Amino acid sequence: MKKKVNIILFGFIFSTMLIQFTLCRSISSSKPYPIKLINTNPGFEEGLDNWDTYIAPAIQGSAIIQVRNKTKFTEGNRHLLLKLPKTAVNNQEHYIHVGQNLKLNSNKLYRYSVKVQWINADNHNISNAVVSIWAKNADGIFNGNDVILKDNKPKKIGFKFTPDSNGKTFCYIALLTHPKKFIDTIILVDDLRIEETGKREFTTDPRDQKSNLLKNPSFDHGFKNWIKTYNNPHNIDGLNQIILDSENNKRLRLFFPKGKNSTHLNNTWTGIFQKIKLYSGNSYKISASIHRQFP
Ligand SMILES: [Ca+2]
Ligand SMILES: [Ca+2]
Repeated sequence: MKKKVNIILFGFIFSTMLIQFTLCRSISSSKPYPIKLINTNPGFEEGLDNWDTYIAPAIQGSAIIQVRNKTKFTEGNRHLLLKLPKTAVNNQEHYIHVGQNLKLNSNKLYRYSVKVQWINADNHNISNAVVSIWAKNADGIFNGNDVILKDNKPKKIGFKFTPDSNGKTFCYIALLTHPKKFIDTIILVDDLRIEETGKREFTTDPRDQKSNLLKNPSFDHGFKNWIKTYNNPHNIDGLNQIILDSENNKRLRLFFPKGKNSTHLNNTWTGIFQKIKLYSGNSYKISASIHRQFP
């Protein structure tokens, strides 16, 4: 009888201690950071006020950036409709975007979030739409993603980031063409928010500052440690990567043949890469000796 009481008492004390410990942790560490909305007119309730829009000249007549009234998709009363027409065949030239230039701080953590819906999913024989969401610093450093929408359900997409430098960051949404088949892409957009959510997360890279993080950087061991990559949607002949071995120096040779026309060379590439662990917030330098040869 005595033993039984002892066991019950032990269990009671243990539980009590555990609860107190959890409470202490939560009080000391979870003071919530005051989340701050940075951009204005995030839900397009004021039309395109404060938003910068761009439609490439070549698709001026057929691309659409337009604020529309309430549907089931809408947060509030209005949303945005973006249409990239099938005449857009080159992502570097034929694009549209909507964004805001924001003054951000490189010691803070931000969240980019937006609600999107691909609405012509059933009209075409393609499997997805590609939505580009990015935060671009004045020095050309990007944070963000190309997000692939596979169905017509509304979705929240986004990412967390810290800008590379203080000052202007262009936060925008854009649509991309498909490499194989050129079709209209129409999406709805609402509630595009850039929010400050905390202080920058920063770990100093512990490795020696001058060490080369690439393995086999001079190709002395051929392709060892390198992964080959290529994209050849138009089946262009002769695209390749080889190791040349002459004058006691192994070198990589990438060959990119001429195509029938410039559209065929869009989205075509050959190359090699290595996966390397990098620490966010640290600076890295990449350099290579490159010699372009013409046949
Ligand atoms: Ca809205
Ligand atoms: Ca070499």
